[in-house]
Amino acid sequence: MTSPNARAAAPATDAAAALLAGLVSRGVRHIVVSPGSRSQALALVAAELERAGLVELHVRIDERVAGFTALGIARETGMPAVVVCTSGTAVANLVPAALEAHHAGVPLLLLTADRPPELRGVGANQTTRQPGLFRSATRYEADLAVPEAVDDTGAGEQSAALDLVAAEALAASLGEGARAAGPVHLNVPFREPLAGAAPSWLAARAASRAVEATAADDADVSGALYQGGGGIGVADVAPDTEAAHVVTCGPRTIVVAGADAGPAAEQFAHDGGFPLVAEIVSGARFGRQVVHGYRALLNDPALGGRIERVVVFGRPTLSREVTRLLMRDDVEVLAVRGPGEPVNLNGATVAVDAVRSTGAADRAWLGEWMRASRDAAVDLSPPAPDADGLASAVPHERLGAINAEVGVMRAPVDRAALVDALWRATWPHDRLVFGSSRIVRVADELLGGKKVRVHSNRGLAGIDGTIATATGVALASQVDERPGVTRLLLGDLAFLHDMGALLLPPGEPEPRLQVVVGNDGGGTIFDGLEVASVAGDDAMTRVQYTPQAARLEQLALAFGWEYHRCTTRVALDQVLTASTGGRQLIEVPLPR
Ligand SMILES: Cc1ncc(C[n+]2csc(CCOP(=O)(O)OP(=O)(O)O)c2C)c(N)n1
Ligand SMILES: [Mg+2]
Repeated sequence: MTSPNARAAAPATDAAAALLAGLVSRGVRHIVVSPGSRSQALALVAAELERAGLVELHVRIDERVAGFTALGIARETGMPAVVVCTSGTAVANLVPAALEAHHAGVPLLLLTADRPPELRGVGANQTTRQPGLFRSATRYEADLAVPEAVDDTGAGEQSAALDLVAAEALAASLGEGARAAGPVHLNVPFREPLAGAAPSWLAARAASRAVEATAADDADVSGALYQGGGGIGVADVAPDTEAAHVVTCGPRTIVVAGADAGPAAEQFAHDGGFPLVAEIVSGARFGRQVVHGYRALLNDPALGGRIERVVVFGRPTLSREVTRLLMRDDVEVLAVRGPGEPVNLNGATVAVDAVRSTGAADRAWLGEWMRASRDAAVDLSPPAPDADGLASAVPHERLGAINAEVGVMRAPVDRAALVDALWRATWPHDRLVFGSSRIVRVADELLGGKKVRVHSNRGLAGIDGTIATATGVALASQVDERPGVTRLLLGDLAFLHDMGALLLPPGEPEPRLQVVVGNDGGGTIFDGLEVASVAGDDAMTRVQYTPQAARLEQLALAFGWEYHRCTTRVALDQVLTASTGGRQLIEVPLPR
């Protein structure tokens, strides 16, 4: 076989080519590579596929960052990204993203290079037991055979077998044969030579079914039948008349939309005339039936206390009030299956694939909620300037108005203003990502309805991988020159936890990303939990709040991010809406 760069063919590379071409030809568009020797065949084939314009390649030094970047890409697109890494501890760094993907129902394809089986457990360098490392989280896993054949034509048995593996792996990651999408682990052992020339058939093979795969992505989003999980990927509503559970209007019902519920929850609430309690991370907080200040209303015996039935979409995690409601055994709970772990907090929740409402809506019930909701809504916007006062010819009136205006401009940003500024700056073509911290709960408590795409890792609500996830969301949302900015709002500890994700090698695709850090010097979420009343002040600070005094500006500069420190609402609004299109770190100091 001749090759353009005169390198000899190698079984490792031909196998890597068959596997990756099999995935790309079926619609995989993103590959995230971390460097290593054992994985070089996969990495080099990925680079070749990028050169041919068939994939977007992302390189990340840290495998944990790579894993979460892939998770973000998959959250945004609904298609898995491939992660390639070398053997040893590299593989273990993928565990956090794999667990989050498992619990949230996000597809992920982990390709981990390994030594051949005879070198495992005999003291060989960088070799551990990789097969099974993700077992509790995977939809499918395989320890592949060591490639032994060179395949000049691409028609060999080895290539055919790997194409089949690719098909099975992709289908499994998308949830075929399982309840939901999730991680797939292919452990890929390689023998030396670890790489050779890319086979001549690679690009053509990878491009072969691409058109067919794209057509399948265009899911039908019409119809009056709803399934959960529209928050991940593109498909909002999956019409399937057979699977629908019919909900007869009558019993006093509310709809609860948790993480990744998606627009289907709103549509169902709208059609059935049900009040909609939609978490800020649900992607369903919009429309006329959104209940403002839902925590207090759920606690109100006259409203929450009279609920007879709850229809749940997605996975609610942000409030105790909803958790308590879902634990009640005097309330009928229907959980619409979504990508994430099914909810069954009262032990008697009925899981359904889809729901449809029938009968006349209970307008009186809805009216009660909507009136209470209107009273509970908070207006967070800064007061409008006093135009008359400013234009007044009477000096003391004018001065008063000017002073008031200066006061507004100088007012420090608090958490409420911060979440309001973010929510207002975000439009449908933008993306909003929330980290796990106190701030997402403030946002959940205070913000009104708006139809924007929201992401957050609520599968396990970790404070790890947040920046990487948002980077993946940004990169995937801006393909094909699509407009929009991704904004991530997170706490300082979550930010520092994922600092490694700030590192982007030169020449990498640049995310349009604003990372907004609410910096209160440590983990203040604990100040509002029971632990604060149990712990002494010193211990509370030392082991729960865990103070930090890192200089965020210097981190930003070290990693090539534009840096802004915003202490006033005016300054914050300005920075948020004047995105320069690259990577910006926006620090907002907050009191503990
Ligand atoms: C990987 C991981 N480690 C620890 C935790 C526990 N935890 C939850 S919130 C939190 C502190 C978050 O602090 P910060 O990001 O500053 O947000 P804040 O609450 O201060 O707004 C910690 C340590 C977690 N969720 N995930
Ligand atoms: Mg904090």
